Amino acid sequence: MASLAFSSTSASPVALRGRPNKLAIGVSQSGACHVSARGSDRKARIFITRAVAVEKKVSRFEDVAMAPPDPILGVSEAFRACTNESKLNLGVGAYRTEDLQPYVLKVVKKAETLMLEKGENKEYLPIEGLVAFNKATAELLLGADNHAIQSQRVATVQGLSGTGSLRLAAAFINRYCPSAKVLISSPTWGNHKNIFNDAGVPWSEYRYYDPKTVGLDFEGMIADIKAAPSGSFILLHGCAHNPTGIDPTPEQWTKIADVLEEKGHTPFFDVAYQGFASGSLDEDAFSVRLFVERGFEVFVAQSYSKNLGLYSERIGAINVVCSSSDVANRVKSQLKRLARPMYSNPPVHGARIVANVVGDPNLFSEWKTEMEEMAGRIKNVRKRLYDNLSQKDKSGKDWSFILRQIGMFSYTGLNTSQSENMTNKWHVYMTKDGRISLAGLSLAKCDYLADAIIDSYHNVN
Ligand code: KET
Repeated sequence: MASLAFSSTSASPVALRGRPNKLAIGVSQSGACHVSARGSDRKARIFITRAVAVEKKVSRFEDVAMAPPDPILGVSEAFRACTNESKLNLGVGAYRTEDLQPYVLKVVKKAETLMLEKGENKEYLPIEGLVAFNKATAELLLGADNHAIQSQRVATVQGLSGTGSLRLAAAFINRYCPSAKVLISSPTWGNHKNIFNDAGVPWSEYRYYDPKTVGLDFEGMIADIKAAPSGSFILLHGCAHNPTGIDPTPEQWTKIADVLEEKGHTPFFDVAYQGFASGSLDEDAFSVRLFVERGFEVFVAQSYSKNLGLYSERIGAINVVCSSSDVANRVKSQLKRLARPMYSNPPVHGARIVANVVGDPNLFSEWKTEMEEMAGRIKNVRKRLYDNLSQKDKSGKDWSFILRQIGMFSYTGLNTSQSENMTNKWHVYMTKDGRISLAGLSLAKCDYLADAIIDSYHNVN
């Protein structure tokens, strides 16, 4: 409830004679409080000098604490507020051109022109999303001739990009496998833990990154997956592991599949970078296709934020590869049932773009070329940064891990205070886990970045 209280410093209290039926209260620019009252038979105009009107509001949300800034998206907010000319945003994984400008793919513009020409309507989509998109996205992931698709064993539902698709799958796990646990890699994309926490799905971590080798702790990973309760969901990054940029080799993927099979675990893939790791859509789908071929039931969340640059269109999908078409039908019906009260049905624009690009052989091949260009630019930047670091750093430190990492990011190994030094002293905005987005770096800025990294690494504990 809101109430208005007056305190006056003037000696004489103001008495209103008569009963005004209207009372207007205002505060002038000078701070004087001005009360005017109008009665039906008389007018009173009262000025209370040097009076202060204090609005006392007692909110029912008084106990709501300020949320901390998001560890990734909060970095972009801080970057926007920085006025230093040298500033660099290497926080969020978003592709920039060599001029460090956001990039709309040419193929996306062409698809949008086609859509405009067709004059499509804005009717609601079905709960499951755009049918042409769902077909295209499953085929892109698994290959159009995949047996699981042919035998209609894949339940595909359009999601609100990668995040929304993961969240929908998490809600499904919570409802239909309530005692199951999800195992996530240590480290992983920062939002995974939030997603499972909010969906009420218990999770724990498996070892993944080995700081000593700056590589994969494969033994640790296998041991932890083996030790998990049978029937757990194992969250795996399909390619270009975020944040480490370290992926298992094909032989290691086979070994991981062996252990999952032995333990009756279900693989749950997060595929946010298909095409962005190697530049090839098929190569980057290797891990998912391997598990499907081996007969697993598999969850796969897909995103088109990065590979088609559709970040704000929120377009992605959740695919559940099931052991029969009958199960797939039922799983899909339940995913729709979960989606309906959450967001009813998904947005159409991004879905049409993907369906048009993947469904048109010319646009599809143009997309592949553009993706190779984007992946290629990141590889060039990676190489230049490595060269600059190796030339400038006279300590003999081996920086070659940067070249071995894959995808948009480099996991520099800088700790929290070193990462903070990068931002506070050098205006290089990055996440505090030492991850830098090479997609936000230009060749021209590598030299500056190398100086910042060397200073932070050697001069800050
Ligand atoms: N999975 C992974 C591994 C991932 O890196 C992201 C986004 C997503 C899913 C979700 O993307 P979406 O836009 O919902 O399709 N990662 C970048 C952006 C973010 O944090 O939201 C990032 O790590 O910078």
